[in-house]
Amino acid sequence: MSLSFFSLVTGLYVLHFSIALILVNKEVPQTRGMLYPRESETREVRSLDGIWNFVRSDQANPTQGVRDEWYAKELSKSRPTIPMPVPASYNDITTDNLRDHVGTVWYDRKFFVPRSWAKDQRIWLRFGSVHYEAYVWINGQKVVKHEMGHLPFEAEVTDLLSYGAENRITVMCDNALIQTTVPQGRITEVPNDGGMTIVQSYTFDFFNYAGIHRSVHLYTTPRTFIEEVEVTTNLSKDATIGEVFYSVSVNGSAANEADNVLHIQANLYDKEGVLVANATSDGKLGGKLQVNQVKPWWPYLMHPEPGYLYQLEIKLLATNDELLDVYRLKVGVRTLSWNSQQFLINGKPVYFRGFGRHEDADIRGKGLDNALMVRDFNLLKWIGANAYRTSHYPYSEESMQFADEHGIMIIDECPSVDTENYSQELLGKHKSSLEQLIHRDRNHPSVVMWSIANEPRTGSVGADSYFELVANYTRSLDKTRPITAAIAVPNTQDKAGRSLDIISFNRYNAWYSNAGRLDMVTQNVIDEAVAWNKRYNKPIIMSEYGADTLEGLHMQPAYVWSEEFQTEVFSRHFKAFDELRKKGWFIGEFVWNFADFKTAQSYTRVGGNKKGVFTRARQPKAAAHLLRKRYFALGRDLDQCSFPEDLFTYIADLIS
Ligand code: BDP
Repeated sequence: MSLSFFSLVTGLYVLHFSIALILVNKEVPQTRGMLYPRESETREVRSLDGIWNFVRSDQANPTQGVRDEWYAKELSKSRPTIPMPVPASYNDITTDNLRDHVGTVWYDRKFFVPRSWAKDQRIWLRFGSVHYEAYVWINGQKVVKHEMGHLPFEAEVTDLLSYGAENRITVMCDNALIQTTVPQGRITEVPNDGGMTIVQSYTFDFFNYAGIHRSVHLYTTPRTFIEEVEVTTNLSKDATIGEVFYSVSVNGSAANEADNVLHIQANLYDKEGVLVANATSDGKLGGKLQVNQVKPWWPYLMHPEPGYLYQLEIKLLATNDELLDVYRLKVGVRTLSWNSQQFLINGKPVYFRGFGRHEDADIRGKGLDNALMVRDFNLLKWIGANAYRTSHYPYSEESMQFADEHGIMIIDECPSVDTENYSQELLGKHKSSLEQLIHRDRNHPSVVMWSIANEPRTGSVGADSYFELVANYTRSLDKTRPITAAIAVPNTQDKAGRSLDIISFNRYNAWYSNAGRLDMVTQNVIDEAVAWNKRYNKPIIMSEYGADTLEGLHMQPAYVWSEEFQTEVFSRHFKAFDELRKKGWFIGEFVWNFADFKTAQSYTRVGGNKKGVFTRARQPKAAAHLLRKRYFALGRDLDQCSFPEDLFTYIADLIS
């Protein structure tokens, strides 16, 4: 085994305290491929989801499985295994304290590869995400190592598989967070009743769920195949003609043969399956499709037909027009633009009304759950939201596709949260997290902004150049979307805002400051937003506000933690937002949080963070009904949407 394959676990979890004053802009590795696995006439996809076997390492001995080569045979030959669902976080599945395990755990399962797959093609193994670091073997042979949760990774396994036979996949997952992981944490050794123990701590306010969080797939491609597709779109001034620019990269031997000039046949179909544009590329494998009478992609409630998607069919052809590969993806045609006052979609100013969220649920933790995802989108639409921020890490690819379909705008956040102790190593990983995120999500019309951090310590030494480098790097990867960060330091101390396009700020008036004082919300919100705008002359969003609320707790007059209090806190913010909207540069309001979610144990959290407008079981608290009225009222005021019939409950016939 090469040393680099085991960089983190071979030693102790080293504590880094470096505060670098000079940060250098070094290259970071670039992601290749990883198109979402889709079947086509040239590709097959097989899921490896299901019940896997699971072993936790001894906390004091996280590298034992590597030294003893547990991957060389079935895990059950080395240790007793327990069943573990994939995808899911492992933490809340058992009845013992697996929840708080720190360090490595192991998974394995067997699977069959059909004999038919042995023919002239390539096989890929793809993980939607494993948190935090993953090491993967097939039949005892190392395949891939990946650091960073919430992001996909893949590797070719063609030569490692047995065809027409049983195979074994083994995964080691390490949840340890240190000062140079993204996000950061600390590992300490502390005394307990049994001697000494390892403790994981972190400053961010959500539980560090771990495991194989999203689906595991095997998929096939032809030998020469479509590896990358990048799409950008444009609209004519009157929004009647759309342009879809596509650029394709090919991987495979035929791509390198001078006499075999590959080309692309690109076909664009509307929702009814009617071909609306087609084009044949030159040898550069890129081109443009023009769509007359285009139906642009609009956000929910901004247009009667939101989330309109075309299907782009990419066919890779050899010189003799032999079909080599086919890949299809959905495309929304829209433009984004921004200036010092506004953010516009298809030339129309946008006012964001939405949420900060979490991927979080009882039992499955951060594991992909289609039922939960569909319920959440139903609630988003019920409440009239048009946007959310993927606080505080990338969400599932399936949810991004869903947002495209439903016209929900996404502020797409990388996993950097509470960023501090700026170092060269951290900078490299932070940039890599954005590179992986942009590579994954760049073709989604729903993604309208990149968030490069949540509540970074932007007042501290080094923050200035660190965030300049991160923002410039992000811009170098995608110039079509603006960059923000959700900032919580006072604007007078902040050193990152100058590198952003849009300023987002988080503040908890009447909660963390002046707890209980409903008379100290409205003016403070107005003053702070004005100060941010004055300092940077950029559009401003309030990206978090809210109050912990225990469902069923009622107190009149309003008292902290009661449903009445959350309702009042929201209402005082609404007043501020309406004042701010008149100023022209205030472009959005995001409640914290969509739903209650689990956190690390602390005396400030009763079963987790309760700032949800919905409970963890996705039922509305009283404030949800108020918020719904506001979001629809904004929709009608700004974009002439109609009200749902049940928005107001009948009280009395006041006219007669
Ligand atoms: C903000 C954080 C968010 C927390 C929230 C809170 O951005 O992650 O959950 O505070 O304390 O500072 O509820």
